[in-house]
Amino acid sequence: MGRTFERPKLAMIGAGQIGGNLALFAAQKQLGDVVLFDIKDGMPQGKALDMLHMSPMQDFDAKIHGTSNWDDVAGADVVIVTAGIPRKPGMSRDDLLDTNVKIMTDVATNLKKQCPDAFVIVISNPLDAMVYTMKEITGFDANKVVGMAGVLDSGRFAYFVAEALNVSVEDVNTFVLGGHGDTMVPVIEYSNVGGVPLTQLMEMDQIEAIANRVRKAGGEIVGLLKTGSAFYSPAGAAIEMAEAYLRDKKRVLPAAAQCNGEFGVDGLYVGVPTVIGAGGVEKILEVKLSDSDQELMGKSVDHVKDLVEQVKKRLA
Ligand code: A3D
Repeated sequence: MGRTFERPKLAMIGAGQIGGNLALFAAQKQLGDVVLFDIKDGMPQGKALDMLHMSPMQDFDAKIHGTSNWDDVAGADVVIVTAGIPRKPGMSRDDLLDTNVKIMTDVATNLKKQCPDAFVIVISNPLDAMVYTMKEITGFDANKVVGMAGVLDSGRFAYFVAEALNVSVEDVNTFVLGGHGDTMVPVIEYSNVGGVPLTQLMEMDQIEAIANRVRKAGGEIVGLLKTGSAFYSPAGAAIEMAEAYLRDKKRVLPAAAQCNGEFGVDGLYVGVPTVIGAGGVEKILEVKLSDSDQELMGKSVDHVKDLVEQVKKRLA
C-alpha cells in the first residue's frame, strides 16, 4: 500500500483563555487539525466556528472542531491541557491545587483511554504538580508528558532584556529553570544577546531587577487583568513545544520534565533544559550551574516536592 498523508491531530483540553488561543495559533501555523474540548458545552463549538470564519482571511485550512465529547479527542497526536481554574489577584498558583488536581485527574483518565500515544503538554497550575498528576494517572512514558513553563518564563526574561537594551528579541537567549513559581531560577550566566554574555551588556543590579520582574511577571499580569491570568504568551509557548515535537525540530527548550538524577532531582517534574523532537522529551541537558544557582535550584525543587506531597495525599 502506498504511503498516506494525514494531518496531525491536536487536542486542546480546556477552551478558555489559553485554550482558544492555542487552537488559533495551531491553525495559523498549519500544525494540523484541531479539536477544542471543554466541559462547558457550546463554548468550544462557538469559539471553533468563530475561528473558522476567520480562516479565509488568515489563509489557514486546518479543521477546528469544538466539542464536549471525549470521543472526539481519540487518537490525538498532541494534547495541550489548560483545563482548570486560573488565579485571581491575591492568589498564588499553589492556591489552585485542590481544585485543579481533581480536574487533572478527570482529564488524565480520559486521555489515557482516548489517546495513549499522544505527546501531552500540561499548562494548568500549579504547573509542576499538575504535570506530575498527569504522568501518575496516565502512566504514559515520561518523555511523552511534559509541562510548559520555562519557554514562557524565558520569553518574559528575553522580552525585558530586549526592551532594556533596545535590541531585537530574536537575538536574546535566556534560560529560566526550576519550578514555575516565585522560586524559579533565571540563569544569568547562560543568558546572552547575540552570543555576548548579558553581564557584559548590563550592570548586575539591572539584570537582577529584571530577573525579579520575571519571577513576578505572571502576578503582574494577574494584577492588571483582575479576572484571570496571562493567556497569549502561555499559548504561544506551548505551541512552540508542540511544533518542536510534530516537526522533529530537536529544539533546546526549558520545560518541566521528569528528572532521574539530573540536577540532583529524582522522580520529580521540574523545569530543566530539554531537547524536544519526534521522541518527545528526547534528552535533558544537565548543564553545570554556579553554586548560587544550584542552591536556588535546590530551594525551588524543595518547593515542588512539597506540592507533590500534597498531590500524593489527594490521590491516595
Ligand atoms: P480559563 O479561561 O478559566 O480556562 C480553563 C477552562 O478549563 C475553562 O473553560 C473550564 O471550563 C475548563 N475546564 C474545567 N474543568 C475541565 C475539565 N474537567 N475538562 C475540560 N475542561 C475543563 O483559564 P486559562 O485558560 O486562563 O488558564 C488555564 C490554566 O492555565 C490555569 O490553571 C492557569 O493557572 C494556567 N496557567 C499556566 C501558565 C504557565 O505558565 C504554566 C500561565 C498562565 C496560566
